[in-house]
Amino acid sequence: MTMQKKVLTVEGMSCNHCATRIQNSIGSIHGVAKVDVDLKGKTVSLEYENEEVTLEEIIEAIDDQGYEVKKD
Ligand SMILES: [Cu+2]
Repeated sequence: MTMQKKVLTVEGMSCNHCATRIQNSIGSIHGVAKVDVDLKGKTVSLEYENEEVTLEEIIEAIDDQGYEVKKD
């Protein structure tokens, strides 16, 4: 198993409620080991098993919550 680390830039997160929402929705995905939301920096730091979940699935889950992931 390989643990992947990724930092995503996410637009639209404005308060702790947003942070909790993202934390809960992404954190409950099988294969996601760690989610860290930085409201000021507009980033979501992830650790996940790339054999269990793809980055696309995680991005989609953030998107489903109403936030926009900036592609780099
Ligand atoms: Cu909010």
